Amino acid sequence: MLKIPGLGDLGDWLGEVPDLTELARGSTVWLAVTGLSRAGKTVFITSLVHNLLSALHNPNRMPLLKVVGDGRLIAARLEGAKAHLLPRFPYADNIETMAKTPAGWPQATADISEIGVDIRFVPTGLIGELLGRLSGGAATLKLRIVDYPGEWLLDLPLMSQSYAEWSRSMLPLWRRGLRAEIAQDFLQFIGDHPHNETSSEAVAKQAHDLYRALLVTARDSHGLSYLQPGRFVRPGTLSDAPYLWFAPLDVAESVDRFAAGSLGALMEQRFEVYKKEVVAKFYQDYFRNYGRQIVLVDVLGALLAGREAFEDARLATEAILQSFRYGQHSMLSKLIGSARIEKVLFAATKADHIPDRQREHLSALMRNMAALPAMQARGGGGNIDIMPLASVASTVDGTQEIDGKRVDVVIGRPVGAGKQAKFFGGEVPIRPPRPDAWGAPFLDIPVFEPPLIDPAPVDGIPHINLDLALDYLIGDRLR
Ligand SMILES: Nc1nc2c(ncn2[C@@H]2O[C@H](COP(=O)(O)OP(=O)(O)O)[C@@H](O)[C@H]2O)c(=O)[nH]1
Ligand SMILES: [Mg+2]
Repeated sequence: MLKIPGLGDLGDWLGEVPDLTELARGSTVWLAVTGLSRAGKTVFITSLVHNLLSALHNPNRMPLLKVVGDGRLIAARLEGAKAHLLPRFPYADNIETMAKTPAGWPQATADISEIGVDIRFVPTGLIGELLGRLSGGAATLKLRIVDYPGEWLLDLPLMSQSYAEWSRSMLPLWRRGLRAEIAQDFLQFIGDHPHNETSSEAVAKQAHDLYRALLVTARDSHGLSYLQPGRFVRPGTLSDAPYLWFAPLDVAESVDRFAAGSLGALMEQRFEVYKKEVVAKFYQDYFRNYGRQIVLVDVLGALLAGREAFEDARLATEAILQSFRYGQHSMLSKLIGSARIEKVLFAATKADHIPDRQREHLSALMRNMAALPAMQARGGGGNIDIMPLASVASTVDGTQEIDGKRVDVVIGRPVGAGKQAKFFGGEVPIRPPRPDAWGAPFLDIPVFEPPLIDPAPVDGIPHINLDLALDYLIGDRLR
């Protein structure tokens, strides 16, 4: 039994004696950052790392991260890249881009990457006191941050669908409204190639190329995001292997088996390989290790993009939520076994685009966009949270007189503009707007230039709620 003068028998005190050597040597926590492309993952990780590295010099940047606010942080430093399996997240390049004149935003990245920060700190309470005597007062937490595309999570629903079912769920979407215009060529092509025609490699590849092209157009030119399969728009390191060359085909409700040697049978085979080799592998090899996750959602961007893009973002967010919803028999449990996500935070990003008083509207809107309230209720509320966030606050709050009334505005410099200006974006609704409410655009917001940033990790970067978010996600491991 460990005896420490003045403290008596520790076993009696603690019930279960923690492994002090382990605590002193360091433990690891994985934090995964995800969200659809342009949601703000790269900017989030860059600012998070920079602010952690700067926190010792400028604790006022991260006061709500308790280990900083309490003055218990001893050091934070970048971990070497030596043994990492994943490509390294380009933190240094990103900071350089944001700190130069004129300041720019980091380049888009399309794949999974990783970066580590070692955080040395004084633990709180009894354990802290013990360590104080055993190891000079410090513990180390190895924070491993992973950036992965949220598009990949859109594929979880595929796991419980057959190829025929998937085709039947996709094609009606592509025959409506804006999507029907984008899908014209593809729809015509598959109209000429029924599933029961004799299988042809060339036809399958052509259908795939047309389908992939329409997904990319839908994303890049129309702001749509509910796009399956996710790897067709975010392939990551997947090479263009033949098993990827599939696309949905018209399959009547009455058909559940395809004739041997038919185009349908070929597509079905490839769909099944994709599920096994790509979707299931991602959950089993990666996702299951990420105990803490933050899902970034550009709710404002979705509002700006108009009615169909907003509805699409809602569908995508619903699909993403499935990856965080356990049930005894859910597909997720089958894939990740007993692994559990301990905490997940849904953050509405770019909250610096709107004045302070509207930021809570942003979380309310996000809550009402997806089935978040039901999920929170089921999970007891303790392991899911929602908040507005700006990783890099590029504006400051102000007011302006409009028609004799004072309104809240944000002040910032639009990219490429010579000087700062005031912006009154409009009201953020707290519920998804009704179809007839989309007449005029909801918001009018430019892309702002990042603020002045010191590339050395000394001053940090202004933000909104970055410290609160991090404390929610990993604060328990820094006590
Ligand atoms: N004003 C502001 N803009 C942001 C913020 N985070 C991201 N952005 C903008 O959103 C763009 C996409 O962000 P990025 O992190 O590259 O998204 P990713 O595709 O999810 O990695 C950036 O180039 C910025 O213009 C933020 O906190 N404030
Ligand atoms: Mg990125």
